[in-house]
Amino acid sequence: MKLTLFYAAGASPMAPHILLEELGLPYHLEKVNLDDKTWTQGDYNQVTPKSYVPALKVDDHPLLTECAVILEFIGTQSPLMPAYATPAYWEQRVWLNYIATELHKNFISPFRQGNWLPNTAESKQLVWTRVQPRLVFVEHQLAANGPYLLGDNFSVADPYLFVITNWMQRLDYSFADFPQLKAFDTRMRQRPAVQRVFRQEGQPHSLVDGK
Ligand SMILES: N[C@@H](CCC(=O)N[C@@H](CS)C(=O)NCC(=O)O)C(=O)O
Repeated sequence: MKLTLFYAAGASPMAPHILLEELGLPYHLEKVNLDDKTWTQGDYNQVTPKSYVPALKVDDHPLLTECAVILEFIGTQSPLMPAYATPAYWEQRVWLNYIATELHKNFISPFRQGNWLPNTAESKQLVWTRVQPRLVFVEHQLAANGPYLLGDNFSVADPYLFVITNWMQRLDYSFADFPQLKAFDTRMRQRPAVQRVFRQEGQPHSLVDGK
């Protein structure tokens, strides 16, 4: 099966990118410039009118979009995925949806143009007001049931949470009230697959695109 992941460095596609590396699946990367919506073959809007990343091309399937769905799809190519409709499957599904809707989207400031993360004090504060209570929930869950989201073992949802803790680091949000999240972030950074992804992606797109 041929997998092509459309990504921008340091953005949410880092989650499926990490998962592909973790699972050792063969894949091909295509970088998208989110400022002018281009890639090596031209207009990215021709790939997906949604105009965002990640997107995953799988042989002759319809293009897969939505980070949580892409993660679940990649998971199904491995033994990491809990069997369908088991309690662990639903637990993972809840995490994927929570991270997508409560964390990922709330991290994207309505003030921001160009890199979709906050870059002014006002914008940063607004994002924090929305994200912080949702992170408190994650913090409590990790304390009760960690060190990973589903317990002892790395799961399909963990790389998605790592995208969020990585953004916290990059934007200098404090981990002072989030020791579990800090430990999670550190643990993830120690994984060889995560280190390979950082090396492959390089500087976050928000720091280099459009310059
Ligand atoms: N609903 C999508 C949102 C994806 C998303 O917001 N991607 C950002 C990068 S983290 C992006 O490509 N933004 C560019 C844009 O919206 O034009 C998902 O869950 O995957």
